Amino acid sequence: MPRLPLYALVLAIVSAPAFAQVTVADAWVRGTVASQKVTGAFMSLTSPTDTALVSASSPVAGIVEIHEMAMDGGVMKMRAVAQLPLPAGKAVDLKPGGYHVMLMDLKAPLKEGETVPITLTFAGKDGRKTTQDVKLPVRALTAPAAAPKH
Ligand SMILES: [Cu+2]
Repeated sequence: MPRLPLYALVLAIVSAPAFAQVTVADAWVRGTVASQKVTGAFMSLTSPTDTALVSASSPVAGIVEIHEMAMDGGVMKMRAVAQLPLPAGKAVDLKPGGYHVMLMDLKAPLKEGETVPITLTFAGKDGRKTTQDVKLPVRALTAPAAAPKH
């Protein structure tokens, strides 16, 4: 690890340093109805270096986990994963039916037009953690699972 001046190190802890910034694209949260306590957040993550998404948090949810959907005995199930690896330069999609950030114990319904702040925590190969704040628009419950790609 290169030696950094102290001020740079402090900056790195407070806000993710520009050189390690993960690109977050196509981020959105699925809207909910009144009685619904869980929903998913989706996005495409591209890291310039080998890193991993290790946790997330949001003021709108009591519990936030990183989930994956996987076949288990012929049934599609989702489960929490300890981390989602982000290989350098490769876009990793969190999308319906795959990886997603699970927002649980929602404090209020999420309506289309609202914005949900989420703090993502990444861990590099050296174990050093950085956080990144993202704001995700809420899309209606009926919104198509994924926007068509050109
Ligand atoms: Cu889930």
